[in-house]
Amino acid sequence: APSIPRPNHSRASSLERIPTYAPAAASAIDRTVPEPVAAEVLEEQTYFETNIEPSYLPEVRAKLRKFIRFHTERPDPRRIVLVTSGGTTVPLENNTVRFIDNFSAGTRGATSAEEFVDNGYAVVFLHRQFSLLPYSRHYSHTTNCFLDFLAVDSSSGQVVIDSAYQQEMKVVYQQYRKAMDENLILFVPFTTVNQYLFTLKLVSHELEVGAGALALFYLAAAVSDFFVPRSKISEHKIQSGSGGNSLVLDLDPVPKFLKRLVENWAPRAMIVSFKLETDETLLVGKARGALERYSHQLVIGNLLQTRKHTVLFVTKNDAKEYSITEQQEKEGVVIESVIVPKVIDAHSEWITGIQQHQQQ
Ligand code: PAZ
Repeated sequence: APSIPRPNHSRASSLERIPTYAPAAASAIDRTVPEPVAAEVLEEQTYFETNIEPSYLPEVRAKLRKFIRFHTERPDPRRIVLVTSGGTTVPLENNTVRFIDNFSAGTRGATSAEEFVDNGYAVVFLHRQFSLLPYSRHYSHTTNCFLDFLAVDSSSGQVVIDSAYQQEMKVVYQQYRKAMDENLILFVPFTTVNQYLFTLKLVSHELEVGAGALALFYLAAAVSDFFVPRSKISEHKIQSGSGGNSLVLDLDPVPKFLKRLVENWAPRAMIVSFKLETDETLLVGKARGALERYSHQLVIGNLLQTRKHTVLFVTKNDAKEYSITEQQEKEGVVIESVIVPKVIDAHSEWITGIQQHQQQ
């Protein structure tokens, strides 16, 4: 096969080559890790003590600090948003053959990241590796395979962009180039729920220290509520027939980190979480419940079935629905172009509030 030259100007701030999808190098199970006290009282502190942090975190920390400094130590400091995106996996084995996953493709996160960049934010994009990415999402995965946008030019015989897509692709390419050349997105991957949680904690601390109220958290990832703790996970592939013919899984609840994030990890940042339900009758109550439980600023509720065109903003005093019409959707309007400006307005108010508080 011919060797294919690779572009040398791709994503400047990418940590994409970190293989989060592969088991840790030292993948032997560690039975010295203490058993958690009891699943119900498994606090966030216990979680971090009894599960092992990803080995690549120092590299993420270094890139993150550089990125935050780059955007805050300017005459006109930029706001920074952490966008989390995609689903987390729950490995069933340490040398992982099988894992539990969820539906999220990362559309919400990738599309929102583009909107934030358009509105002057720098973005830390904490995403499930190989899920949709800002800009490339228009030409990736099976629904938008990039090959379908190509054609062979009859006069030169060269492969070119099909004329039908030239204009649209030029716009996307220019946005992508600007975002990369101006170092506006830091790509930080995860695969497992453990990697997600350790990285979220790290990013929260770094943003609190480096950006304070200029930081916004936009937590759109679909994070598993259950996991197999380090002390219980099987080292090798679970064999069929071991323990009878069925496989019985005993999962622990993932501790609720949002309260800790709001109160301790990043108390000056504005925090927006998403709440997904499938039963319409539960959505408002669950979103309001999350807001009361974690005392953050905004919950954006959405239903699996209608999430691409309708969302519900739930704040302390209000619940407001926003949607785009079927016609708008057909014309390529995305609901994130409605969500993100409203979130940014709320962030502006939040920053003003924090500044006034500091002056008192
Ligand atoms: O990734 P996607 O665009 O397919 O889905 C987005 C979403 C539904 C995962 C997101 O909008 C969301 O609700 N995230 C939070 C899920 C939850 O933990 O409730």
